[in-house]
Amino acid sequence: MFTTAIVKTPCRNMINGISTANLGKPDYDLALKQHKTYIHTLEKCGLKVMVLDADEMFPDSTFIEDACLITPRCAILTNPGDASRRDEPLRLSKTIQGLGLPVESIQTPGTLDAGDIMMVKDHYFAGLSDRTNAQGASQLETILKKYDYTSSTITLESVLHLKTGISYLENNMLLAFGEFLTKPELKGFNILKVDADEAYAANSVWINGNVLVPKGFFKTKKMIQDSGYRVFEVDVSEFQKLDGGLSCLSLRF
Ligand code: CIR
Repeated sequence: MFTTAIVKTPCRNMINGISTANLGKPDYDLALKQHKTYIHTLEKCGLKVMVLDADEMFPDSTFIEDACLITPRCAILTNPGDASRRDEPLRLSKTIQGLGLPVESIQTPGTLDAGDIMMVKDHYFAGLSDRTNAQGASQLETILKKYDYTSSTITLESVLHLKTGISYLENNMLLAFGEFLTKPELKGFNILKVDADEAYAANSVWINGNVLVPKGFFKTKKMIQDSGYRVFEVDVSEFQKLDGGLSCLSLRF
C-alpha cells in the first residue's frame, strides 16, 4: 500500500522540455489544470500529496519520478542521463532528506533515471536505456542490497524508459506492449497486452487497488477494468507532448 505521493508543479518553461513525440508544444495552462486533476486523483486513491513548487531552471522537472527512487527502506537520488536534467535531484534533496529515510545517491559516471526502475515487491527491475547506463544500474544494485532488496536489468530497445512500456499492477500482473511482451526476464508474470495503437497507455499506475490510465485508451481501460481494478482515467495530453506519462508525474511510497 502507498500512503504518500510527491509531485512537482509544472513550470512555464516546460514548453522547452525534451520531446520526441511530435505532438507540438504543450499548452501550459492546460498542463497546470491537468496536473491539478492528477493530484486530486491521487487523493481519491487515498494518498496524501506533497506538492512542490515549480522550478523554472528545469523544464522537465515536473517528471519528478526520474529524479528519485523511494523504497520503503531508503530513498535514492538519481543521476539523470540527460545533461539538462542532471541537477534535478539536487533540487529535491531537502524534501527527500525530510522523509525520515536513509538517503543514497547515484554518482557519475553512473547515470540513472528512475523512470527506468520498476518495483515488484522486494525486487527492482532496472531498464538499461539511453538514460540509465550499466554503471548506474550496478550502483543501484549495490545500494539496494544494503537494504535487503534485489535487482536485475532489462535492456530496452525502443522506448524512452522501462516504465514507458510496462507497468506493474501488483498480484503478478503486468501491463505491457511491444518489446516487453516477449522479454525472457518477464516471463512468469501474467501479462495484460496493450495494443500497439494504445502503446501510450502501457504507462498506467497502480495505487492501492486502483489504476490510473491515460484518457482516451478505451481498449486498455476496459482490459484493466475487466481484470478487477477500479480505473481512473486521467487526461495528461500536455505531458504526453514531452514524452512523459502518468507514472513520471509522481513519487509514490
Ligand atoms: C524527458 O525526456 O526526460 C522528459 N521530457 C520526459 C520524461 C518522462 N519520464 C518518464 O518516462 N519517467
